[in-house]
Amino acid sequence: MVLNNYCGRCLKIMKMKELVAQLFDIGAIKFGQFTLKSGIQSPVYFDLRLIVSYPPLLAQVSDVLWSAVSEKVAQFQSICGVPYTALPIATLMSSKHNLPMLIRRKEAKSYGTKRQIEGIIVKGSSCLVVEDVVTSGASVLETCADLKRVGLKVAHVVVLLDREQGGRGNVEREGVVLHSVLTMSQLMQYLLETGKVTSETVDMVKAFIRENSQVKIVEKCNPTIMSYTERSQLAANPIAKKLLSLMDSKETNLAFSADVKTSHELVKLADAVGPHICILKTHADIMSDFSRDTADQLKALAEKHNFVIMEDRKFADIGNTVQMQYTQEQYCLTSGWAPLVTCHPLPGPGVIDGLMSVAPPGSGCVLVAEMSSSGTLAVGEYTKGAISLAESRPESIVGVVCRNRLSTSPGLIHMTPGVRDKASGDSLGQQYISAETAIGERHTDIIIVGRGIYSAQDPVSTAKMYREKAFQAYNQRLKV
Ligand code: 5BU
Repeated sequence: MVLNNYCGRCLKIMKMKELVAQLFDIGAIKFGQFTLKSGIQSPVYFDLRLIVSYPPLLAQVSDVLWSAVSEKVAQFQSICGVPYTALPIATLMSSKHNLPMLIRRKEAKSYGTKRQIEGIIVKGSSCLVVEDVVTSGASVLETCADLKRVGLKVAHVVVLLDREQGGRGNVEREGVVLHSVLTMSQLMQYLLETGKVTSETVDMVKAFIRENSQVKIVEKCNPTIMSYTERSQLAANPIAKKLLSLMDSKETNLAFSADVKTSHELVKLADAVGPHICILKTHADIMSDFSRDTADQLKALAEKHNFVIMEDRKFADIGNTVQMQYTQEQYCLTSGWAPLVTCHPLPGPGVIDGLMSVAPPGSGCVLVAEMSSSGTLAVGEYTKGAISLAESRPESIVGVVCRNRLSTSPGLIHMTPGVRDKASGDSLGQQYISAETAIGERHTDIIIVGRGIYSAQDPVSTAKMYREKAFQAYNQRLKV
């Protein structure tokens, strides 16, 4: 029995040595000078992306990973590979052992359903995370956080190689057990024993590990799990700072789009709904009687109820023309009643320069990066261009109108129109999503609700309902 166990172990080591030698032979283990994701310089690098070109090797790697957690597998209802290298490995494990797979998107998708996790999510079920190499554990923890955010449990991660640089501790401190097939020391020993490297190389790698045994996780700024208050400190524009901090202090991420046709209605609604909103969005040009008096009354209400006014004018011309439009008397924008105005990125930076050259100090623009209407052309490269423009002008561009989180800049406020409960759209192409979808799933910051509130029987209690749903979705997001 003892002999059998011993032989079994010997066999396992021999197989592992063979696997390591094969990985070396295909160039998946390299020696030289490499900069790792954590920023440190390493004399050794593992590039397992190559194994997709060697199907038998890919299958072997998947098998050894599965064996490393074979005693635990009954606990898992799904498996997820850390993108991208571990994706094919997890696919093979999933397929061979009939364990449903989930795919985590690394980038936010700017079209379609915009799910961060693809596949069937059974809330409360356990997911096994698979990774090729762990250094600081940052990538593993990012995947775990995204899985947890959608309601899955993650208690185990299996990796092929633990580089012995602090990843185990970092991962286990977050309550996740790390199972590794190989450590860096074992791997170097196997390479030495199979004649792939010299003892000098082994010593050099050992010295490197000794000096870099605690690689810190480089904190990536993730605005979706930061509070509005934290983000307000990182915003470059005073209105963005004010808006983000009032959202937390007032506990609202609801913008009310008061698309009514008379000043009387607008002022009445703004006063009634004011205690529940962070932004009052107006369309001065749909009103029959907008005047200086309307502007003054709105300004007073913004102070009284502590909200910011955004005139949804959607400027879309060259700088010189938008300058003239902004300063035209009728809508009194130069008086500063609406510190935020919307504009299309279509003309390029000139539209921002034009507006900012005439807007009162402390104003800002909100760029339309995506639209809620069906068939919108604000997609793909156009949306990407809008985000680059917004990110390059943080002092002027406070936010974007969008349907998805598009940027990781903490100061850039993502505002989502086309939000309404119990409606899918209107007869003219408007498309609605719920407050929970916008804030909880698509990770935007503010919902913009128009008809959902002003057409309701009781606009105030309806606004309260939207406010609670959207703010709860935000709080939920922070709990990860
Ligand atoms: P609704 O009544 O909630 O459908 O009104 C939405 C408001 O948001 C309305 O004022 C639109 O002009 C505005 N809007 C939008 O619905 N979709 C967009 O893509 C943009 C603005 Br940009």
